[in-house]
Order: sequence, then C-alpha cells, then structure tokens
Amino acid sequence: MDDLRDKYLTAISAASDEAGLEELRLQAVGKKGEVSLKMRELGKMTPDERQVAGPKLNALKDEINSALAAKKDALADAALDARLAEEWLDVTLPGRTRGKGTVHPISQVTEEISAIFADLGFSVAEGPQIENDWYNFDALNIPPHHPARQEFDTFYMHRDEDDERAPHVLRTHTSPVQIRAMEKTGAPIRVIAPGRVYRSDYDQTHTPMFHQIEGMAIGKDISMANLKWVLEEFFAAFFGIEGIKTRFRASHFPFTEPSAEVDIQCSWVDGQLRIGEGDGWMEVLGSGMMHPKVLKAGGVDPEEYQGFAFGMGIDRLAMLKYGIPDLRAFFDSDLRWLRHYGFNPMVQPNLHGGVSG
Ligand code: 2NL
Repeated sequence: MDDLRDKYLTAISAASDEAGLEELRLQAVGKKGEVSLKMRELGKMTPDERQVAGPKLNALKDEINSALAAKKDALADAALDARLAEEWLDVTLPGRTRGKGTVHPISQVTEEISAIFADLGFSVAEGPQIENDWYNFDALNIPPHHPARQEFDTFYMHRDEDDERAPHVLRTHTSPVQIRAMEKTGAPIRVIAPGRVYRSDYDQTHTPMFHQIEGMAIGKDISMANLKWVLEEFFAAFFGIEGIKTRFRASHFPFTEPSAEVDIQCSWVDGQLRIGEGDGWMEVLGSGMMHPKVLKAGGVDPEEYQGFAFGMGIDRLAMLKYGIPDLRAFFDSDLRWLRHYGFNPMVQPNLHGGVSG
C-alpha cells in the first residue's frame, strides 16, 4: 500500500497539465482504479484484516484525492501566472499618433485670396470644368478660327462623328464661370471665380492643370481707377506689405478693352526675391475693362454698365508667397518636401483680414 501511495503522490506532483492529472485520478481512484480494486478486495478479508486495511485504504484514497485537488489548483495558478506574464501591458507607453490630413497649399492660398476679396465685397462663383466652346471662347470675344483659340492649347473632349452638340473643352480659364454669373445675377455684380483650368502644356513653369482666379466688378461707373485700387488693396493684404506699388502696362486680350498687364514692385537681393521693395517689377496678372461684346454675351447692356476684369494664376502666387521654386512641387511632391521649403500647410489662413505667414 505504501508503494501505491509513493507511486501516485510522485506522479501527481510531477503532472504537468490537467489532462495528465485526470488520467492519474482514473488510474488511482476511478471505478476501476488501483485503490478502488484494493477496496473491493476488503470483502475477501477476515474481519481482523479488514479492521486494519479498511481505514488505511480510506486514508490513502483521501490523501490521493487531496493531492489531486491541490495539484489541480497549483496548475491553474501556474497557468494564470503564465498568462499574466505573457499578456503584460505597459500602460506608460506613449499612444500611436495618427497622421493628420492637411489643407493643400493651393486650397489654402485660394481661401486666403477669397477672404481678401470677400472683404472688398466680392462673392465666390463656381462652374463646370468641362465647358462648351461658347462659354469658353465665343462669349469671351474669341470667335471660331480666331488665332487666340490656338494659343490656349485647349483639351477637346472626344466626340462621335454624328454628335450634334456643341464641342466641349476642358475650360482653359475661369472666365466662363463669370459669364454664367452675369447671366444668373445680372448687373451690378462683384464676383471672383477661382478654380482648376486646363491647357496642354508641361515644363518647369507649366502644368496641364493649374489654378486660376478671375474677378470682375460691373456697375454704372466702374473704371480702371477702381481696378487699380482693388488690386493694390489685394496685393497689400495677400503679401502683407502695406503700400505695395503696381505698374500697369498696355496689353491686349480679346475680352478686355483697354487691357493691361499688372506688375508688382520687387527686387533681387543676394539671389532672393523681395516683393514690395526696390525698383524691379514682376508681372503677376492680366486685366482690363470688359469688352462690350463680352458684357452683351453675359446679358448685360454695355450702354448702361461697364466693368473691370482680371485674371491671375493661383499656383504662381502661392509659389511667390511661400518661396516654392518649381510649380510641379504642388502636384508631384509631398508635404515633407513643401515643409522643407518653409511652407506650413497646418497654418490656417485668418479669414478676418490679414494673412498668416
Ligand atoms: C491672364 C489674363 C485675364 C480676364 C482675364 C475676363 C473675364 C470676363 C470678361 C473679361 Cl468674363 N475678362 N477675364 C480679363 C483680363 C485678363 O487674364 O493673364 N490671366 C492669367
């Protein structure tokens, strides 16, 4: 009986999992287990023998059962300890930061410009990027076969041969938005039309898609003097330079008469551009008084109203303000690159006068 006791207590203490422990329980004290069989043999014993063996067997059975229970608890504790060690969590670790989206520099500059013109009483107009050729050309005094149509490097939409509709183009400027605004609102009117425009051109200073902002003011006594004041107010606010000088040079556009190209004052110091200083000039914008035919195309009577209009490239303005050397940076590059050049796209424009830098 002592052999049995040693055998099972040793085996129980060496068991490594619950399944092994259950196996041992069946072998020892299960119905057909060794201890149970021994107990059955008690019947064949003399009363004296039974008196001695009975309590011993009972004690052995109790001892084995408690050893099994104790070992079961120990195994469960060990399993929990192992899990706790495995699933250890360092709550002092810093959280994972998520990459934040940022406003694209072109969007930011468009908002800055819109906010400045909003202060000057202009509202923002939008229109389709696929235009028919009447809105993109004819209404702007660029008739079919006019040489200016070729100068625009226009993208024409595909057409089936039997298509009866007017030819459609990717708008080459945002002027058609202004024609639509005139049709809708009539005169007097003050709007700007920012947005994407398309021309088939690609090099360091041209991308086939770029951004333009046009503006116009139509009223009963609008003149070039109003145009000059509005533009000077705009440049002062946009570049944050009070009293910035402009220079108007006679030019030609089919949609304005007279027409002027506008330069802003600048200088180069140690290879660096300084806007609003010195005696140099940089062209930034085209403008003029709206051609009577263009007013008429928009449903405005040129006998009663005049208007000024202007157009400029947003991308180039953004490059000038933030010192970005290559236009393609906006479209081919990423924000790390822009940050390298000091442009912080997280800085939001101040929509109530002035601009951020
Ligand atoms: C340039 C020149 C210009 C306009 C755009 C315009 C629009 C209408 C009527 C008359 Cl609806 N004019 N826009 C006028 C003069 C110049 O843009 O060099 N842009 C980048």
